[in-house]
Formats: sequence, C-alpha cells, structure tokens
Amino acid sequence: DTAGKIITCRAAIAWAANSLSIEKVQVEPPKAGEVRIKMTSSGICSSDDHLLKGLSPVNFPLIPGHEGAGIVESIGKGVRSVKPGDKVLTLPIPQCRECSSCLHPKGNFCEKRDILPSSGLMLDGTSRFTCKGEKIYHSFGTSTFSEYTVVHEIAVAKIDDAAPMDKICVISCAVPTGYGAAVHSAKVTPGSTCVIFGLGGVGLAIVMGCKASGAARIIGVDINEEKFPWARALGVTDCLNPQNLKKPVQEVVMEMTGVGVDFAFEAIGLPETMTAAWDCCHLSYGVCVIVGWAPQNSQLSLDATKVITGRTLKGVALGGYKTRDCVPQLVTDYLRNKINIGPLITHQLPFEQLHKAFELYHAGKTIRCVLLF
Ligand code: COD
Ligand code: ZN
Repeated sequence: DTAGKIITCRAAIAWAANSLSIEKVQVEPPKAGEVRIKMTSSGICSSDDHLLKGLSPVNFPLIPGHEGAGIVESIGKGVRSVKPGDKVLTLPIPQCRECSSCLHPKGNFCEKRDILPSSGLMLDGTSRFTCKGEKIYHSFGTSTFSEYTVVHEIAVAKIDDAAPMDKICVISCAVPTGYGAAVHSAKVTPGSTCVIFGLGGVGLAIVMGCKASGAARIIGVDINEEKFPWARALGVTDCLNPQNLKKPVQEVVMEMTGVGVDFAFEAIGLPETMTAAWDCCHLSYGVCVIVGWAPQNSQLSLDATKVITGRTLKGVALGGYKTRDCVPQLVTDYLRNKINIGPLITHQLPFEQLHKAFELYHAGKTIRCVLLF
C-alpha cells in the first residue's frame, strides 16, 4: 500500500527549453483536495510542445503532459468525487464550481487553472515533485508524463469503468478542444460550409465535430499534405496546401464558396492563420473560432473596416465545456459509438520511447501518439 507515502517512479523532466529526459522522481502524497493518480496513458499535444519550446513563460524544471488517463492511487483529505481505484482523466482546465467562469452558464476558463498564466505549483504554492533533491514544477496542473502525478480534485474527471485506458486519454484534451469547438462552441449547423486551418489532432477533431453536425462542405488547410488522406477519411471534402496556391488561401476559399464560409476554425496557433480564417468567413454571418494557442505577446491584425459587417470572432478552450460536468459524458458518448476517437490515435508507444514519440510528432507523422505506462 503506497497511500500516505512518497512514491519514487519515472517521469519526464524538461530541465529547460528543449531539454527533456526521463528521470527518477519522488512524488509526495496528495494534500487536502488533491488526488494522486497512477497514469495509464498520456497523449502528446502541441500545447506540451509549446511549453517545451519555451513559447510561453513557465518555470523549469517541469514535468510536462496534460492529456492523461489513469487510476486513482490515493486521495487527500476532503476529496469526495473520486476514490482509489477509480478510472479518471486529468483536466488541463479544472472546474472549481466557485469562480466567475464556473458560476456563469457560458464560462469554462476556470480561475483555478494553471495555464495562461502558469505558476507550475499547486494552489497552496508548493510542488509535489522532487528529483535529486531539487524542486520540480508541475505543468497545466496535471504533469501526466509521469508514472504517478498529483492533481487537484477540481482537475479530475471520474469516467466510466468500461473505458479503454490505452486510448481514452485523448478525451482529456484533443476531443473536447476540437470536437467541442465545432459542436458545443460554434454549434455548426446542418448543410453549412466550414474551413479548418491545421489538420493535427485538434484540427481533425474539429473536422469530426463539423461532420457530426451535418456540415455539407468541409475545407481543410494544412502545409503538410501527409495529413490530407486522414482528413478526407474523416469528412474533409476539399484539401488546400497554402504553399501550393498562387494567391492567399483566404482568397481561394472565397472563390470556392462564392460568399465565404459559415464557420472557420484556426487550430494552428499563428496570428497569420487566425487572420486568414477570419477573412474566409461570410461577411455578415460567418463565425471564426480561434482554437490555436498563439505565442506569447503576439498580436492579431484584422481589417478594421470589415468588423462592422456582422461576423463573429470567438476563442474557445477545451470546447467551452465545463470540464468535470462534460468530459465524463464525452467518454460515455465514445463508449456508445457516438464519437469515434480511433482515427485520432495513429501511434502508441511505451513511455520510455518518449523521445521517439516527439520525433514522430515533429516530423508531422502522427495525429496523436499515445504514451503507454
Ligand atoms: N499553415 C497551415 N497549416 C499549418 C501551418 C501553417 N502556417 N503551420 C502548421 N500547420 C499545420 C501542421 O502541419 C499540423 O498538421 C497542424 O498545423 C498542427 O497540428 P499539431 O498536431 O501540431 O497540433 P494539435 O492539433 O495537437 O494542436 C494545435 C493547437 C493549435 C490547437 C494547439 O496549440 C492547442 O492545443 N491549442 C489549444 C489551446 C487550449 O485549449 N489549451 C488548453 C488545453 S491544451
Ligand atoms: Zn492539449
């Protein structure tokens, strides 16, 4: 029985930007309101890569990872929503049910999150990880690239016992972020025309949401044509590589549609592609949804004269879902064949092969590579 004891296990530590290695770490028991989880799988999301490249201000050394599935090992005082042995997902955006975002019917960007900005610490201002006597920071409040992690109860979703733990981790980020952006935030309508910039794990989950909502035409934009067969299989009707076009991609989309699209999604995280997505929208009723995470201090530039015409620009994180309320339902929807996560998972590798997983990701060969513990 490990409850109440320090656990020594393997975890990936980013000592600084672009310096990741697997080490032995000590994981403290959970304090009040916290849960210690034995990880079973974790996806690699571009937001992890974003932190690892130093594109956002964070404290190093840290343990990355947020798209995680695992089993509760032990719980701290006062924890009521989960117990040891429960299958859970980690939530990069928690749901405290007390802050202004959580209390508002439409808000989901909980004030107790540890992202934008991030401290790398638990809410009491301390860390649960050490390595060689040194304090190691958390990331996203989740740190799933570890055999054991400690997470606040508000960032844990108990899921169905039947959930397959080697796959289900993608329902903690890619699926709500992408699928949710289409079905829950944009509320894509039947017969509509959509464009998706970026056909990675998140972009393809957006495609799935557009398709499930009955979109008639789905245009996919990516500079890596290796993504196109996967995109077509999920419902993309037209694939565009901006590097092979003679005009800006937004002009091509305008010509293809005549009037612009009903819904445009940006899932890359670059100001230029955000502007392009906005420019693709129907002037009067088009909706542009920003899902990508732009680098720190970058600015968005829009033609100010064309803002008045009626288009909507909105951003959304994790699909706008109130995470603890909605993520378990997405798992149930998957188990009932209402959502198919299979096509998002192109690779599975043992945790020790983390570097290989990142190489495959950087080479553009993966949609999601799931690490197995
Ligand atoms: N033009 C077209 N396509 C491009 C360009 C470009 N200039 N640059 C890159 N791409 C393509 C790549 O080839 C790739 O196929 C795709 O864009 C990006 O895919 P991935 O696999 O690298 O990234 P994803 O799909 O895992 O995530 C992308 C997001 C931008 C959505 C990512 O930053 C993110 O997760 N944002 C969500 C922010 C959020 O909600 N965070 C909370 C939890 S993470
Ligand atoms: Zn993510």
